Amino acid sequence: RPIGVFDSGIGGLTVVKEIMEFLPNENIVYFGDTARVPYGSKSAETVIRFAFQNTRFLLTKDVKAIVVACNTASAVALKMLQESFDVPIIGVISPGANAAVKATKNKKIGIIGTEGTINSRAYEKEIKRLLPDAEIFAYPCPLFVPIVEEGWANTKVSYMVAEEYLKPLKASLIDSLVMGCTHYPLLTKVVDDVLDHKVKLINPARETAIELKNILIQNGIENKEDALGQYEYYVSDNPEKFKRVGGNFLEHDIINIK
Ligand code: DGN
Repeated sequence: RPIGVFDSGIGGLTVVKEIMEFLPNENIVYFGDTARVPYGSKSAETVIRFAFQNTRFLLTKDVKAIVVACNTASAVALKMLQESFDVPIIGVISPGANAAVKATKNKKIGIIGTEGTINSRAYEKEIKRLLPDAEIFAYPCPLFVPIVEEGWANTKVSYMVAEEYLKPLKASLIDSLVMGCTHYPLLTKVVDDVLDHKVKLINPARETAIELKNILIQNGIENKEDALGQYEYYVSDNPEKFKRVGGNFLEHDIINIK
């Protein structure tokens, strides 16, 4: 049985990429809600409704576990999903928060994400639960998503925008930063350069893939066969754009889009 992964659109492919690396023999069914993206600027109620629909869709594909790859959806909907369905469901927030807590020495932790993610304070709450005296510096960076989707991740534009957004973080003396949005791993070099290579950057996508591996093993549902994983992609709109832009996220061509 496959693993189900959903996201508001294309960005969740950064999570798929890490799952492919850490769990190369697992099959994946991906759903990208490209008709209704972005989630980052929508209300919590709306994102919760979409998250339930996406989960029900993946369950029709007989998935054995679900990864909510979208930071915004994880932030507002994960608990309700976990309470409502029987399969293991994991999100990206708790693995990302965990890694930040492990990485920090001075307990000053930065978080960047969409407005939805930052306003929900989900990362902040999880970090403070693990490390109550952590000092949190959280900022939304909404323009990062369209910049990455435009294919401008490593251009002057992204450096200019990052300089503006990260100004307060530079002054804060954080030693670790959660890249709390699916698209931000593509901006790793830009953010690292702008922060003068002084801050440890946490990629929740990577941490989530590691957590998924643990969950599959704990539940005894990992694929023990030695075959290469099969991948299937479903989108709610514009498969051509998904194929074109998604290739940058996955770093190889996407086939089998439905
Ligand atoms: N996938 C969203 C996230 O990780 O928060 C970013 C895209 C969006 O919906 N704005």
